[in-house]
Amino acid sequence: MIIDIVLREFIQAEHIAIITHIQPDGDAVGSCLALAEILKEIGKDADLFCQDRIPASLSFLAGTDQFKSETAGRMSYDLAIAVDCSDKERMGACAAVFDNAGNTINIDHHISNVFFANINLVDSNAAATGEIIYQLGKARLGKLSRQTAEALYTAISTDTGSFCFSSTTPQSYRIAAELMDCGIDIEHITNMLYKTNRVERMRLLGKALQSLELYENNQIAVLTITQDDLISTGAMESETENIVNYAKDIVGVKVGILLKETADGSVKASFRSNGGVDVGKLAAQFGGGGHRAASGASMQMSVPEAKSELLTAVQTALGEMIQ
Ligand SMILES: [Mn+2]
Repeated sequence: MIIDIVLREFIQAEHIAIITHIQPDGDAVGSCLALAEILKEIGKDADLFCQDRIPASLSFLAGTDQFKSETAGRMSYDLAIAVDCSDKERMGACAAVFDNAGNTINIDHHISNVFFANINLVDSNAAATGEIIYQLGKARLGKLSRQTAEALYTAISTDTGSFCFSSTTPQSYRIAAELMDCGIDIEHITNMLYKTNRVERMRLLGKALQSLELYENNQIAVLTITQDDLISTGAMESETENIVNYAKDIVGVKVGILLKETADGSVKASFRSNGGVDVGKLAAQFGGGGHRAASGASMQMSVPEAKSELLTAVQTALGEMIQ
């Protein structure tokens, strides 16, 4: 069993580095913290690495202050573990720590994973890397500590969109149930993760919703956020995240678009599809990227120009749809 092989490597290693991806999310951070706790219970201290800062929304988890950037910490480990990374590049500057290690393990759930380590524990059926870390902890320790369970619940809840995405499996729920058995406070975690909007963000959301425009018999919804909106509300750039979903979630809408004016007057566009239109292709037409259902592109033009070009492209895509 690959799990036994991985556990054996944990036990044999002396100095362990755990590394996750740039722009870390709940799965990245929660999985790393849980893995570090599991290793501690085995009697191993591990150093945590992430190139970028841990989002404030995750700071309620114990240990988030322990993450180092690549320049800090012991640079030579006998074991480096990449967590939630589909390839080495995802680690950014921290890939150097991985490259310098004597032995390497890759723990991930992305179907695109390229098996870049000596040992690759990759399960694309897992909805989150946290589910795989859970299996490791359970196999070795039986029951997990409350702190570990809290980190893993965060990992799984965030990567499944609160158990709503199609990636959610019966196993995701089973693991969540077992994590509840470890004494975690679901209401507290949910409040910390999802109910911490700053008033500035709510005012920005209000402005964005005011800007709503509908086209093509209400099949295309466009929201716009200008630089003025950001400045007058005091909201941060990062607080525009997820606003595009308000456009997508309108009944009858097939494509939701958010146009964000950047400081230099150009546009960052986000696209969401309810199926039918492949917004990954739409983004690619404008030099961007993403998936069928979610994508984005940077457009070197004004908001009105971007809107008119995008409307033409989406109208064409809607016309090509099998009705
Ligand atoms: Mn993940």
